[in-house]
Amino acid sequence: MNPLASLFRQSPLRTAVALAVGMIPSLSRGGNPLISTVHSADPSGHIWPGDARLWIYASHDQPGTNTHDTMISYHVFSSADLVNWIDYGVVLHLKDVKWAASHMWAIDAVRWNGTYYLVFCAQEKGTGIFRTGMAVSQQPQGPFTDIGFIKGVDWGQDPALFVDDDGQPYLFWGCGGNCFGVRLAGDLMSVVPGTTVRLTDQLTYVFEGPWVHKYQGRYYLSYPGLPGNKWPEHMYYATANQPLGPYTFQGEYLGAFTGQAGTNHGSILEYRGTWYALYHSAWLSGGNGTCRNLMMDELHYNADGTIRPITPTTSGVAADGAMPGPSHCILLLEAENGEAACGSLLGTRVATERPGYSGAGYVRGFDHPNDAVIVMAQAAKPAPYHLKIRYVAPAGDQENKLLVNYTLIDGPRSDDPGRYDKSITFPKAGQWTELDVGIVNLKEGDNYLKLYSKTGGIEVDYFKLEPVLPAG
Ligand code: FUB
Repeated sequence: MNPLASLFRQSPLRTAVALAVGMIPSLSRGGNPLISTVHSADPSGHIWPGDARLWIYASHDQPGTNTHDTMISYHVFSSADLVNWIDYGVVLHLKDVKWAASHMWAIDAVRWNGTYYLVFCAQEKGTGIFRTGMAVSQQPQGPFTDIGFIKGVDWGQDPALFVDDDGQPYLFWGCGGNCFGVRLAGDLMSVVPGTTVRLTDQLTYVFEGPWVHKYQGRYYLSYPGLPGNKWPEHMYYATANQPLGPYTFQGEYLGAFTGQAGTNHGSILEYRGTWYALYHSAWLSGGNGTCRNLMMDELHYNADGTIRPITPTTSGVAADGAMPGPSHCILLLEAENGEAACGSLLGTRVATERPGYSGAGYVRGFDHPNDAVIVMAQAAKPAPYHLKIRYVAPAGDQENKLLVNYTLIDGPRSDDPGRYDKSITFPKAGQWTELDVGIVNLKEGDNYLKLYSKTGGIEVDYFKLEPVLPAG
């Protein structure tokens, strides 16, 4: 790693440089930032077979920590129109990755033999080396289960997995001014020996974060780079006739911009006939490079296949006749996800017998006082949310109790208005029904919602949190 660049990664100077690039745009409610409800970065966009939605896999900035070293979780978002988004909450957390110590940085995802793989990086316990981790789920929205790291890849920061038209998977990664590519074996957990290529010298200014896509038969490797070793990062690309190169440098497609985070990182993809660039900014946090938010803009090619440089827009994007912006993101927390999504099931259990649930099941077994389900909601800023809970209560009205950010075991009360402690009557319902619970206030960072049994008699599918829009 270049020592100057490495020092600067952790420095407040990085943010200062981003701010010096220009004034932060006013936060009019446009389509960008694409997701304003949670700080997320390093977006990797995908469209899965048989699914009309665009999926984004992103890292998560822990607010208030002022460093990237505290990044410990990932989020998944989906949308069918690029305006209305769902955030599925935390889909993988450091506490559930047994080999990892810290630094859950950039990620990617792939669907392989019907299973969804989250391809991420983290520093290994004991060695501090960046490893490329793998976690799996049967659903694109996770949650994901750690299955270890890819053998044969050292310093595998910022992984991107590209599957060519012939089905051959390739892994690219970039770390501290270097970039590599390799063929992966069919298990995705090991490399094909002798195929690792150091691409650094073919990629002017490369620093980290490669992404490979294919356009009109050519391979495009895009990446964040440091022109003259100076922050902030600009986005560049190079093209090749083979996935592992040799690559020819083509130029910049996204330069330094007003309100940039210092870092940049993204992906390029086609969705319903239009090409898009995903990247991140510090628009929402007013230039704090460690509280970033996702951005999305259209990307256009010239007739010769070169990319026309992008200017970040506040209006953003939309698909299929929807009007661009303001984008809207709701948080959907499936009750059954339990520990894997930073929640828990206390005396309750996951069930699948009653049809019509969303996700992978629902929670039943609220048989005793204090049997509970806990879900975790991450928020970028303190804000009111409209809470809805999907449930059944076949035997009649049921009274249960909801705590939000209140001590999660019964204890002394607090006058903190941000805390919430309420008995809720769930009206008799033989079918899945959404109960409008009303407004709850989420704080910046991690929030816990605990629904626990007083009279039992309910089954719970999900918790849905919709941001309360400002009047007008
Ligand atoms: O988000 C943490 C790190 O910052 C990523 O891994 C880099 O690509 C940069 O965006």
